[in-house]
Amino acid sequence: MSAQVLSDADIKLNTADYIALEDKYGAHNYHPLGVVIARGQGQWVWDVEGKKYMDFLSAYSAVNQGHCHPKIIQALVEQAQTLTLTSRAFYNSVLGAYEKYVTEYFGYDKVLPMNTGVEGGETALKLARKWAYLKKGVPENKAKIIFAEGNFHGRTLAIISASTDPDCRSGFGPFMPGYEIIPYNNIAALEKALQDPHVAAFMVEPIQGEAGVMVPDAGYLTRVAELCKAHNVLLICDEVQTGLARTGKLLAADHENVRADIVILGKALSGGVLPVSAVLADDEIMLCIKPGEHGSTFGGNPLACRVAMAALEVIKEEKLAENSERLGRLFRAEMEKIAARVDLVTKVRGKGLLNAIVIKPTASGKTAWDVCVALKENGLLAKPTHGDIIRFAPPLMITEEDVHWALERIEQVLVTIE
Ligand code: IF1
Repeated sequence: MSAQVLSDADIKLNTADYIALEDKYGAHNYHPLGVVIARGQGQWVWDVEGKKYMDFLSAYSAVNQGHCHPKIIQALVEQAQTLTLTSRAFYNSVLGAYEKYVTEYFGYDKVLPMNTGVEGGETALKLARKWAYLKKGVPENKAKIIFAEGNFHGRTLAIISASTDPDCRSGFGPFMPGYEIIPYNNIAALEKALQDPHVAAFMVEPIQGEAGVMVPDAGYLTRVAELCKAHNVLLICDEVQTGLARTGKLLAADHENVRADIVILGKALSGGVLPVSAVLADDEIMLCIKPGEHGSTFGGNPLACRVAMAALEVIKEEKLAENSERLGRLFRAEMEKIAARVDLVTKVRGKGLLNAIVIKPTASGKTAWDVCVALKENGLLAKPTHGDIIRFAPPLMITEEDVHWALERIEQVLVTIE
């Protein structure tokens, strides 16, 4: 008799089985929390045993609109049944409409469509270098890019060459030349670095996500923009994580009415449905790249364009920036009260619904990881970063009731963990 192929449903795999599969057959480039998610809807996800959790990570701000948003999924399904990919060797019937929509949505002349956030970062750096040589008159191969300590812009070699995090960078050398790293939130350091006439750009996150939701002083980004302009240096804002209503404004730079020369978008640009990123700039910069000098197989594909237009419509229609602003203030105010009641929390910080707490180890040495494990047991999913920081970033469509539901569980864990 031929071997009967049993489906997962027949075998009834449990959490441990799924984890074992990934451990045996997958690269060990992550250390996930011990939960196996099988379904997502809005702010909720369910694991393979049917347990329900509120998602307070949002796939690192990729599902700002909520998991499997019906409008975005409908756009995906309809386009998937029509045309998914032509490559840019030919025109397609969706890309132009998307380019018009997204450039008008953010107020830039042009967009260069890519796929992942890091590809957006790489694209921005190539644009900045090209502009430096063609427009600023920097000698060929002498362009410099300034980055901030604590940055996270992705995982490619050119991007980790700017990283100051040993986990991101050690063992991957040699690194990209022409970079200078300065302290974040330090205007004097930027002013000093900008004395070099070969500087093409300063690439920075308006709020540093991975570093632990580091919010710079009020006015920092304004001063950065002024200095970049004064020194004919491009300001590149990496809004892959902070953009798309996450911090309570459409872009985090909007809090200071700063208009970066180049903006990088990703993650929630697709509502977490598939990889979509975009680089926005005006003609003077964007047209420095000529046909054949940059691109990607999937960049600007019809499926991604349809999904992205739906994802952007949802952000406006559902007023996600306003919701993020209002509920973010509520979350931080209530979290501060909890911090005053429990000894463990040393700092609460964030903007909109991108927030974090810094905790000290418990008497028995429990860390942020252990708190996240306990939160998971309590039905709330969050992830620690850099050992003592827990980022709280729920989908932006959550309700006030959801915020209180989450805070109750966060306090319960902080009070009971030994
Ligand atoms: C991982 C971190 C967050 C980003 C910013 C570009 C990218 C990211 C500001 C690259 C991506 C992701 C990557 C993912 C985990 C997550 C992350 F912990 F790594 F740092 F969100 F904070 N700019 N961030 O945050 O976008 O190429 O991934 O689409 O690599 O573990 P990507």
